[in-house]
Amino acid sequence: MEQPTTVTADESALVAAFEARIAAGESIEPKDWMPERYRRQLIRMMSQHAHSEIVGMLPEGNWITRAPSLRRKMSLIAKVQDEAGHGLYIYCGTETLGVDRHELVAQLLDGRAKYSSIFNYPTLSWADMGVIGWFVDGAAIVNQTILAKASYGPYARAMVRICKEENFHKRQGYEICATLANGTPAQREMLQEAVNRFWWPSLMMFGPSDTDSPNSAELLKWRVKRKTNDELRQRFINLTVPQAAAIGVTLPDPDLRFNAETNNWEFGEIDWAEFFQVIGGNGPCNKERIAARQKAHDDGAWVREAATAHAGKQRRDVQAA
Ligand code: BYC
Repeated sequence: MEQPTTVTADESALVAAFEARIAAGESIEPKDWMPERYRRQLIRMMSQHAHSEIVGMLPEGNWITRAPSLRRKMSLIAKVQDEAGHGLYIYCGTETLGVDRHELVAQLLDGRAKYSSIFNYPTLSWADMGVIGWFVDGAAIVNQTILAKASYGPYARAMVRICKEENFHKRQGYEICATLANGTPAQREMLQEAVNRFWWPSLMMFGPSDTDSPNSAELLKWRVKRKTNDELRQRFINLTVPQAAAIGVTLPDPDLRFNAETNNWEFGEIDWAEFFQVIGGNGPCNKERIAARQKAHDDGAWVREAATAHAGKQRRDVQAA
């Protein structure tokens, strides 16, 4: 984590005015004054979110050619295409903070920037496509519905649109799961096995527990985050347990029990050692994912060169006219 920037005496009045605007529920826009640390935190979080969307295309893209029907293939293609759109949309939002997209991509490829841990797990069966839509997009909705109220205007507005599409993704995933749950014993077994593999990694998507989350305090203070990692994780669990029961699927946690006093589903211990391994670059598919992104980047070099040459020509034509 970067160290907080020192605020000089001259800046303290600006910071106070900035924080008063946030406290009043105002939206911070690109041309507004903001503390350098706020800008850097947003660039970190938004760019990692954009990277997650782009890397998140890979595990599902892997199943497009193997979707079991034309209808399933069409909706999976549409979902993966939406994810590309979300990534580009959030990269554009990040650029409003004055950072160059090439720099962001370089940070992803050389390992300086993270992307969501969940995409470092392999997709081994068709049921994974259902479970990813149900759990992963479900978790994303819980997280992003709150981010739609974030203090930075371009990010909050991006989340409003993205959440609408995530809802479609979640429904298509849950529908795949419900269909498999009503299918043959082999289909039910395939579904349960996918649920068993994805449940715990999906809970890890919300980040480390609050006591271990170095960025939370600052992000909450500036209302980028409006709820803590643990609050959102609990909300996701509370929503998902009844959905699992509705289709007769068991969540792989013997400690899951409803607490009628708190109205929460209590759950077992998350394997944080596994989480830190995965975000440290040592998950099951980290190297494969980055290699795929590096290859796409290298294969796209000619497009970037052509676009740069075309922009240069247009500039010269305008100057000559
Ligand atoms: N995976 O202080 P903390 C999607 C890192 S895309 C990897 O709590 P923060 C979808 C964290 O970055 C889903 N790294 O951090 C796409 C930090 O490291 P650095 C992506 C994680 O920022 C396609 C360190 O751990 N969603 O839904 O306060 C198909 C300490 O954590 C993770 C977003 O990105 C993780 N799970 O809170 C389907 C949403 N968790 O940067 C679906 C926007 C933590 O200091 N982001 N880390 O080196 C957020 O809401 C927050 O950034 C997080 C983390 C809750 C993820």
